[in-house]
Amino acid sequence: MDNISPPTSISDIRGHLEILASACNRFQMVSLARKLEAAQTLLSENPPIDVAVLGQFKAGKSSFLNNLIGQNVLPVGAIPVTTAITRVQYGIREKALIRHFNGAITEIPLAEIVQFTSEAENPGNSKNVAIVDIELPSMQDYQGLRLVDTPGLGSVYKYHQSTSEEWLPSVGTAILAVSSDRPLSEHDLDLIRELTSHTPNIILLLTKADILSPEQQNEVIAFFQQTLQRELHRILPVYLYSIKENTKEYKQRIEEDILKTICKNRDSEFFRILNYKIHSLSESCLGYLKIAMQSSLQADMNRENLRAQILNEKVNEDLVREELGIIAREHQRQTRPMIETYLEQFRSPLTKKAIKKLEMDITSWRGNLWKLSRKYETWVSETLSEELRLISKNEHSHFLGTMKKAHASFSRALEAFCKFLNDNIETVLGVKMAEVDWKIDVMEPNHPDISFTKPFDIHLDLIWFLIPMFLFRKVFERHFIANVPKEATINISRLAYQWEKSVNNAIEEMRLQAINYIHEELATIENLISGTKGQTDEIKKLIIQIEKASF
Ligand SMILES: Nc1nc2c(ncn2[C@@H]2O[C@H](COP(=O)(O)OP(=O)(O)O)[C@@H](O)[C@H]2O)c(=O)[nH]1
Ligand SMILES: [Mg+2]
Repeated sequence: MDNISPPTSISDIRGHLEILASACNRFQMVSLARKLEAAQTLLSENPPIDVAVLGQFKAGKSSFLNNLIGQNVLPVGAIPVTTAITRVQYGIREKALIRHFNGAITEIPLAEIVQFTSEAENPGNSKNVAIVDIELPSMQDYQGLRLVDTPGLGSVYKYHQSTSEEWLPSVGTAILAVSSDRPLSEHDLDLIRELTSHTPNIILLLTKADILSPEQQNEVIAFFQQTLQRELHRILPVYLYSIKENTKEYKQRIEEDILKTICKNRDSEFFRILNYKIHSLSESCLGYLKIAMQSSLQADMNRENLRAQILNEKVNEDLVREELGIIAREHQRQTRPMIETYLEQFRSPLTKKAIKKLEMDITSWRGNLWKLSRKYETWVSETLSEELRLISKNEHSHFLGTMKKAHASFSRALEAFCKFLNDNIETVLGVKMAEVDWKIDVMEPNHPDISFTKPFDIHLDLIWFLIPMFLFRKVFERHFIANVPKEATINISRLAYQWEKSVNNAIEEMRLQAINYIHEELATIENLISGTKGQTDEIKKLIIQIEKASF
């Protein structure tokens, strides 16, 4: 993480932060909220770089800062004395601002800050001080940075810790103070680990160097580096400090190496640090997104599995469709022969009745052959239509056999389908499906319109004027009468055809109902099983976006 590419443009950083913010928001990454907010605030406010002194209480942090500033503005003591984060920066006049947790800010004389920053005068931080800001003209050389004194981490006072940790994501350069008499604790190592996600600049400060001989100092430094290498696989720059001995030298080194370097390159340094924070945030965010993606993929895979188990070959829509098609065709094919067989019994009585009627009616017909022919045509049409209409009306229930059989077959097919589907759902999900109303409506077919016109085509039409009717009338009468059985057969066949059409339409109607039912049922189950799909794609997209912005 140390080798961060040079700062990109501000708009790139802003865009990157927006992507991160939407990812954190979308997946509720609460643990990254502070980091994200700190980066956003740094970007929007562009404040001085915070050079923070951290470390356990009594490590000598406040003493070091007072010494550096050349003024005893921060309380020092043998008991934990700093309760609030105190930032010291350049200002044209000396002043102190108390920032409370509720947002209120009060300006106080510098001499009074002890009332707010020391444990003795502000026990348990009862004054709810979040941050104390001090401005000093003597900080003129350090414009562009703020020296930050922090309440000791690992302090006996729990709130100390939380105040510092809340603030930690804002850190610019971190100076970790470790006292010569308590070299590098587990707390210090934890703090370094934590700081690693906030800043590329971590410096170790061995305070109270005066209590060690030069050899001991070297031993302690060597011990530091070994421990860091072993525990964190890195080494850190180490500086010595003492407010009692060699102070001038120590101070000078720190001023030259750390403080002045920051001030000289304030802007590029600021963006380098901000960039580092955003990279670190990206990595944490990517880590979470990858977990989210794994679980989403897992869920998708299980869903695929569930889908395959529930919607197996027994409830395959295409196969059921085919089966319903076969049922429909089988029955439709039988409709016509069935109706014709039934109507057969009416053929002979109908013929006899018609002939008898014709023999009576024909005697009253007058005119030439052409007129007789037309008359016969009309007679056949009217008489047979009337008779067949009667048969159709009285006997129609006998024409519906195939429709009833088809209905039973469709019902059985649907029943089997529902049973398979429900069994699958119960086996896989352990859920019993509610009984669904899958009944197919039987639509009684329309009665066909029976009016048969032009039943008879007499070929003698063209020579009618040549034939002397007084000689041949009887011949033609016999001819007409002889023709009646054929007419009766043709008309009965037409009736069968009409009914076949109606019945088969009804069967087709039922087939469509069944297909529709199955389609809707399967679509519903399918939606239920794969309802939450799509999250994986969304996560993948976010990961690509973040990676593209980061590297
Ligand atoms: N011998 C010695 N004692 C120091 C030095 N710096 C600080 N102390 C003492 O260490 C104690 C804690 O100092 P303080 O600055 O309040 O530590 P803080 O809690 O980390 O801010 C005080 O009693 C200081 O006098 C130093 O350089 N040498
Ligand atoms: Mg202190």
